[in-house]
Amino acid sequence: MNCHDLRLYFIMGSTNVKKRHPLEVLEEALQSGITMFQFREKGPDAITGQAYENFARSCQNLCKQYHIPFIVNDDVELALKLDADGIHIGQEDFPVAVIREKIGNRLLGVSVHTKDELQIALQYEADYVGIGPIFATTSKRDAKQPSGTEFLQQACTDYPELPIVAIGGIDEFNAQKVLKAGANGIAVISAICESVNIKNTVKTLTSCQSR
Ligand code: TZP
Ligand code: MG
Repeated sequence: MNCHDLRLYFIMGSTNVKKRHPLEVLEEALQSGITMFQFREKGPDAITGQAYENFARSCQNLCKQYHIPFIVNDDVELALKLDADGIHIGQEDFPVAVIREKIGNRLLGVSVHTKDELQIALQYEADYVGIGPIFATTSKRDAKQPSGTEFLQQACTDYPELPIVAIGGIDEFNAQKVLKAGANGIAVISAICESVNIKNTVKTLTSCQSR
């Protein structure tokens, strides 16, 4: 994959957006310069069935218009049905081997928290890994304790060729810190979903300097 696509990775589901229509938020984020998008429809109030599929397709169509990779969280069947650009899985969605076989050469992103998890992800040719939560987050109900930047920095040093995206509690004020630790990019939900000015937020987040 092109590691520059990880620069500002926007993740969204309908439940992450309170005051506006999620498709409007996605389009504004795309216009403003996000570099990758993950469809993550989760939680007790998540939409299901045909409405879920239709919403995913609408997000995918917007991403296509702006030539931005469209990644599906967890749901391999949906990713295949929509011919998504890739899938992102967590440790609870394993085994990676099975998922890799199902998705062929589509992009595979894996969330990792330890050296062992990182090595398994690499064994099955993860195209990128997500590391976090770096800081406290309220967007993921079962999020682990914030890890800070130590493991991130170690992973970036040990695997300089591996595309790595940092996630969890990242905003306009701390983005620089995770990029300095070596990440290729940052993944955010609330920084964009709850922004009062998406254009400015995206501009600030993409203008932070990496290592
Ligand atoms: N995985 C680890 S933290 C997290 C996910 C999906 C949530 C990130 O959301 P936010 O609002 O950017 O902290
Ligand atoms: Mg998952």
